[in-house]
Amino acid sequence: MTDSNKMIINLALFGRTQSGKSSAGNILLGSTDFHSRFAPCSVTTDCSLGRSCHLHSFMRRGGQEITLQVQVLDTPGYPHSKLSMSHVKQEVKKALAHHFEQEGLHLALLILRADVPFYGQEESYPIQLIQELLGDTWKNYTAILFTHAEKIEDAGFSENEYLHDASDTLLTLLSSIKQRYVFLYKKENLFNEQRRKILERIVEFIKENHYQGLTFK
Ligand SMILES: Nc1nc2c(ncn2[C@@H]2O[C@H](COP(=O)(O)OP(=O)(O)OP(=O)(O)O)[C@@H](O)[C@H]2O)c(=O)[nH]1
Ligand SMILES: [Mg+2]
Repeated sequence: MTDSNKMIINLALFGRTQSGKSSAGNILLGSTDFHSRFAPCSVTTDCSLGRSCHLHSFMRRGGQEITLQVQVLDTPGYPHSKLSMSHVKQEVKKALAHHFEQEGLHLALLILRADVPFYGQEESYPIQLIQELLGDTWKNYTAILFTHAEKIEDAGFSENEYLHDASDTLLTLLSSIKQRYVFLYKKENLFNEQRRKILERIVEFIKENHYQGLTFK
């Protein structure tokens, strides 16, 4: 992942249709690479990789200033309104192997809408996909990114209060992935500040795995 002062992190987005995957990907990249819009059906139909520009002096490591570059794989919703689940699974599997062959995947981001209660069969499909594609160690390589977090704020909750009231299903999942989560607030004026905060947290998660990526055969 690194030469002496450059670090590339490889992320993949997983989640249900319209959970905010492409939009979150754009925020992580600082771009509009991924097509994101409201729809009563699935918008994204193919996997695509986006690369951010170089973020100079993003952090310090071993006394050196590190330049960060983020690579994000956007994926179709799972389940999908037009494609079968086996088709989506094969496409994502191929894309992971193709794009992250050398350095591996550093983190799978499960995108969940903070304003949609998390329980039941439908919610579990993207987790099953992550498990099937990442294998036994998936829990070490998965974090949750909550979109629509501004609704929590609008309702007068803090993040901790929100998590305190969360379903047992969500709390169990969070505990199994060692409380790796981050909230994304859609606020234009906070774009850069928020992007930096989210990336810093993501780098912390990746550090827990000693910056090692998960490779695919
Ligand atoms: N208010 C709010 N809207 C959001 C947020 N994230 C995404 N959206 C909106 O939700 C809609 C769907 O977002 P997308 O990023 O296209 O979602 P997606 O998961 O890629 O959707 P598919 O490709 O159809 O699976 C868009 O209108 C986004 O602007 C958020 O955090 N807050
Ligand atoms: Mg999309």
